[in-house]
Amino acid sequence: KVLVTGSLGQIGTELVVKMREIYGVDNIIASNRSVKKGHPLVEGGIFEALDVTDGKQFFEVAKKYQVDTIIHMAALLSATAENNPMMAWNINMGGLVNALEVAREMNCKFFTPSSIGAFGPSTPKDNTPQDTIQRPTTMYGVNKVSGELLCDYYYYKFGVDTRGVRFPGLISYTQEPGGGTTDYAVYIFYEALRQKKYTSYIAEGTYMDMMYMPDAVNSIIDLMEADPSRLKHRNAFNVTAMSFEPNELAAEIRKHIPEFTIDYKVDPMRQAIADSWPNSIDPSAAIEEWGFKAEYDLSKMTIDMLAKLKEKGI
Ligand code: VAH
Repeated sequence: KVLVTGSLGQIGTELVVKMREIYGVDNIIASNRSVKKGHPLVEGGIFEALDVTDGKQFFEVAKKYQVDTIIHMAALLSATAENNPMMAWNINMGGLVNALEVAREMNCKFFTPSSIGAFGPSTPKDNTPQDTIQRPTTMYGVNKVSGELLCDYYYYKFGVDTRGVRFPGLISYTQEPGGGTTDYAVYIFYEALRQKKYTSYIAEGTYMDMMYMPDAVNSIIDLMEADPSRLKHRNAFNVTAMSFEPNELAAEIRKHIPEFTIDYKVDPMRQAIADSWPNSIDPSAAIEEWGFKAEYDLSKMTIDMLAKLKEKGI
């Protein structure tokens, strides 16, 4: 039985659907701080209200279903965290400590994501290695590096089977992201269909790693099913599918919407966050240790995103 936190978030929404398909609806306990009555995910299976900063409630939900795996997705993303650093510390770290303590007490397998945000300005920017300096300059990055170290600690100290990936920017059409820096790469598709133009808050020439959500969801499942004896790393594996800058994404969209145009109104705070992150990271450890692979490149993702958003009536 798997407990997923943050189930109504950008990743959680698609992860719960996929895991219910694979492992059976009754084996997945979806949870979220807020429960949206009538939401397909809430109506489609087991769903619990859970504020991950409430350790007692966290333990009660895990105990109620005797879960053996915790997929901890509840967190604030980089831009929100930078605007509310102490709230971000409380949710991102307070929630993680509670999740790890429940996993320790109930001997659960454990996943939580890190991010390319766990790297900083002094990290090598191109083809960033799996093992390298991590001195992030954002609260989100501090949360992610601390989270990686804490998850490794629970593995070495308490034997909790913790595993994680450093996600790049994730692009999806089901649940819009909230409060990220890479989210321009999601909004651009909505605006391309609605207005045939997009004003990017990230400057042209700003390269960041990205991945399509189906690949991200599969990477979580593949890592959690991997043979633990092959894992030399735990928290957290570099994973990426592509790296692009806004103009390159615009050019790919223009192959399908020829009149699409992009212009720029840079947001200094989110630009500063993006500038502190790598241009591209090296996923070779994930490939070697658990067979990570991404099916979608920029061209394939663009085709699918536009088709799926049109189906949604965007
Ligand atoms: C963000 N989408 O922008 C998230 C993610 C690597 C980016 O962490 O904050």
